[in-house]
Amino acid sequence: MMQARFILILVLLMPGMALADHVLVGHAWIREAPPMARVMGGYAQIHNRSGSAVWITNITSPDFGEIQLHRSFMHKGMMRMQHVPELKIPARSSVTLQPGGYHLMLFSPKRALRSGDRVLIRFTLGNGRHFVIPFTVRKAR
Ligand SMILES: [Cu+2]
Repeated sequence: MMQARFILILVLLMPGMALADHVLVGHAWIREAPPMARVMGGYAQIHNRSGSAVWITNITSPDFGEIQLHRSFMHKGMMRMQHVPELKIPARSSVTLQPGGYHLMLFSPKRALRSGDRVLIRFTLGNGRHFVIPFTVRKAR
């Protein structure tokens, strides 16, 4: 009886607890920029393997003054970009941050970043959970 109650409590706790663990980030990289650049672009694939949507609501790094999520789009033949305050990752889907689409705008680098360097970027979700992903600096292909 004690054991059955213990298992029931675990099952009730699991959906919320598992949420952050079900967000996976792969192919995380930052485009190498000239040494004096005040802004850099970051890219990754973000997978949500859970059964409910998640929102990325805040992004920070000790190596940058500020990080914003942006979306690039064509407007009257010109490439423009727009700040996206929150990024939704639908249930069991992924969103790709890539040149020409969604991307991270990394403002005010606090150190010189060259190809091969690693940067830790912290993502906060709408439920208050957060996780830290290592990004590798490299040249654009
Ligand atoms: Cu941008």
